[in-house]
Amino acid sequence: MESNVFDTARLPNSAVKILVAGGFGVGKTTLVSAVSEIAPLHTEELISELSVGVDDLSGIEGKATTTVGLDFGRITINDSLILYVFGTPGQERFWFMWDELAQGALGGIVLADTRRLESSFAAIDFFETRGIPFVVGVNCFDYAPRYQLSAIRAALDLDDPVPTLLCDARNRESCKNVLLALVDYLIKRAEASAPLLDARR
Ligand SMILES: Nc1nc2c(ncn2[C@@H]2O[C@H](COP(=O)(O)OP(=O)(O)OP(=O)(O)O)[C@@H](O)[C@H]2O)c(=O)[nH]1
Ligand SMILES: [Mg+2]
Repeated sequence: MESNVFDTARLPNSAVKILVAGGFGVGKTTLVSAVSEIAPLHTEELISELSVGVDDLSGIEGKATTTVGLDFGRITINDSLILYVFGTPGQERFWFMWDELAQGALGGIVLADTRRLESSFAAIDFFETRGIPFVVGVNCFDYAPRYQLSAIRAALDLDDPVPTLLCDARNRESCKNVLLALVDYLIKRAEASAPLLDARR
């Protein structure tokens, strides 16, 4: 990781809100739990019969609960940067909450599962439409097929600069790397737009 990741003086906030979105069961709640240094807040409920025929449980047959509100966790990156990490619900009938959860978010993570890549299209579209910069974390489930990142990027039709990383949502360091990639991306975008801001003064 480049050293400027830790040069956060150029970020406008010392406490930054990050939103984790993605399809049903891609591992959002798992990621927030893994990275959080405080006891994470979850709003899990048992998966109900409303899911039958609607939500694709293939590959995550052991999943018994689903997020019905939000996940919340916190991670301190350094003395001047704390990330507040919010996870969204993945089931389509709760997507109306995403707008509320996105209020004030400086950046996003789209979590994806290679077995159901299409389930993360809505999250990509959500961030693109709102102009919220995001990175993509490909959660490598144990028995999921492995692909080249370039193939995954093409399948997700990602714009060139959008960083994409493989990760394991259960592993703190792996999830932290995804967050650091996002911080780095936010800083680079801020630097790139600084000349424009100067010109407007
Ligand atoms: N093997 C493996 N299992 C995982 C991984 N990430 C999550 N899981 C499991 O997959 C299931 C889905 O994880 P969740 O974190 O609940 O997924 P989610 O995206 O929050 O789901 P919704 O909120 O319902 O959309 C859970 O049973 C996790 O234990 C992973 O990287 N590897
Ligand atoms: Mg969840």
